Amino acid sequence: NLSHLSKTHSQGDEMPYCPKTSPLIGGPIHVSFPSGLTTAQVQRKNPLVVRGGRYRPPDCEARHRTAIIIPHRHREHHLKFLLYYLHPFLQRQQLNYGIYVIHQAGNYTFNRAKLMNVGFREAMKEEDWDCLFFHDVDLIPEDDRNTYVCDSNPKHAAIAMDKFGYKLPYKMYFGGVSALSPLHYLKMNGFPNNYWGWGGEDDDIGIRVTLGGMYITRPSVKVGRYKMIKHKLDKGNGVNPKRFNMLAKTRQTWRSDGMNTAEYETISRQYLPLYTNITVNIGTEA
Ligand code: UD2
Ligand code: MN
Repeated sequence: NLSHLSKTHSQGDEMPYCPKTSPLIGGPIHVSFPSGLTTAQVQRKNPLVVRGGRYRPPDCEARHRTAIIIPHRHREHHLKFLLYYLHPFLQRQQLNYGIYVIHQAGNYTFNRAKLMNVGFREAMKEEDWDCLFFHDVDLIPEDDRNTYVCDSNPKHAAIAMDKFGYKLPYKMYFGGVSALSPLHYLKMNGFPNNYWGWGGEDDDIGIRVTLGGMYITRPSVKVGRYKMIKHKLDKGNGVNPKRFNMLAKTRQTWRSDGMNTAEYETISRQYLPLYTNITVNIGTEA
């Protein structure tokens, strides 16, 4: 019985698994930001993407199911460019994927890490994703070989960014783009909920990887390259002055603050042509 080798397509014909390495993957990507780009153009360029920003390869069964989780508020301009590059990039990798934008409602201080917890729970409700990419809205991957699949340990994908001179800024750095399987995520009790404002939460997440008994993997600096769309610190995301004190206590707090305590109220779920938008009330600082 070879039934495990291929799965039945909806039309009833058998589809083989996609090759282990996609033949569509190239190397470096030239990233620029065309000024007149519209969302309608991005849609036209991605005719195989279906409602909610979902895709599966048309002629083979994907080996990987990846959800992209993007924390978001008032960065529509960046989101448009990210979608412009990310959809074709993921399609060239022959993934079964979905893009989730987690939009923080209201004007209260932003909380990137808590939005990721929301994204994890809401994405896993819909589909048995085997990998989640937690992705800043303003980071564009610059090499096709940076595959959006999970490793056996949590993976930090954004190792080399233009803003840091294409070098890892420090060894424990875990910001920008990271990839965890559902098992990894639960082992570290997800991300912290209490980092309001800019900074610290990425380091807390990095520490959780170790506390959860895992370690950080990375692609090579040649492949894990990203361009960050230039921006200033947002209104409503001031530097978090408590971040150093909080970071010193992660070892005491990670089990009691994380995925197991993430409370929020979903305001709306919209299945848009290029992504699923989840608008959420995550409350305010205690
Ligand atoms: C760095 C890290 C980022 C995070 C942050 C501290 C890099 C490339 N990234 O980003 O992962 O740890 O420091 O919190 O070094 N956002 C909105 N609206 C807002 C504010 C933030 O959508 O009003 C989202 C958006 O996805 C953005 C992300 O949060 O990319 C991180 O915020 P940032 O880009 O302002 O911070 P940055 O570039 O210093
Ligand atoms: Mn940024």
